[in-house]
Amino acid sequence: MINKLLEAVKSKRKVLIQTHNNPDPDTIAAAFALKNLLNVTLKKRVTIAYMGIIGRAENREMVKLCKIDMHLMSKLNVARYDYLIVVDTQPGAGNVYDVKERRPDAIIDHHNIRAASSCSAFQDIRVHYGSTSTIVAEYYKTLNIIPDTNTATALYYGIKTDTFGTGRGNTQADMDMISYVYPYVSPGKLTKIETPDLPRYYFKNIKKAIEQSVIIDTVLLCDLGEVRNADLIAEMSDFLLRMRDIKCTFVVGKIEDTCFFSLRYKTSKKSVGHIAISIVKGIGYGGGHMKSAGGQVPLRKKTYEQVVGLLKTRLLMRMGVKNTEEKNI
Ligand SMILES: [Mn+2]
Repeated sequence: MINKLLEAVKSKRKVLIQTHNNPDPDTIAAAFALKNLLNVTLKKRVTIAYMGIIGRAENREMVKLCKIDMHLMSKLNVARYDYLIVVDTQPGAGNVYDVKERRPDAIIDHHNIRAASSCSAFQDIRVHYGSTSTIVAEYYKTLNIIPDTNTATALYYGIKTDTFGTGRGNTQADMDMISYVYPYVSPGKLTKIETPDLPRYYFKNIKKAIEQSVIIDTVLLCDLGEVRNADLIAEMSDFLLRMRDIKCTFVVGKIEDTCFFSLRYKTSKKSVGHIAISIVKGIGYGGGHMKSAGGQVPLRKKTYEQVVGLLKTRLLMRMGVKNTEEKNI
């Protein structure tokens, strides 16, 4: 696959790699490693672009310490790039900014294949892989290229957070590639990335999350209301999931005119990715993996409160919860 991509990029002047909105470590690492690979093999100058906010302190630390240069898509003149690669998402997925009248030339991803992706000339979509970073790490291995420290550290963290963390399970390929990059990782940088200083608003948000949580059966629901960035919603979902006797967390929040939600499940029994898709049917976008999912609903006809109510009802129905009595934590 990588040779086909290199062949396609060879004659191009300017390459743009686009991550998904509010980028997570997997999409950031995949974009960064691919950028460096195109630089090493073809001497290409590549730009990485994103939309939204890099919210999580861990992700900001990773961008800083691994020296990852990322630009806001809205500040770039996309027409000046003659090759567009999208990583860790696909057009129409709802979490990626679609450039008007511009289909990506290449898509590298590990989510379920979307119909619109067939319009792109190059597609490397491996739905059984735990992370997109695994795919890019394989490109290095295939070409016999040793990743530099920053690339290896980013790839390691990208693979880890999407697999061994709260993401989907991990396959043999994920384990092989995390082992492949491990000898070149900077342990010092990795420790700093995994335990960064956290801003005060993070702790304020924890306080709010605890106050707003209610338990129905084994599901914990939490409405954060207005939040600073989408990552905080996912962070609170992970945090609350550690509560004993809770099987599932559902955290919602509002950013500008959109209701975001995060859904987590302790085991892979329910495949929450599918649940996320079904609860937003007709009103928004959803997706994810076995234990972790999320989505968003644009607030057009319905108010935030109405959307939250609807999502909650649909979720409890999908989860088969009959006794809807609410308890405080
Ligand atoms: Mn991913």
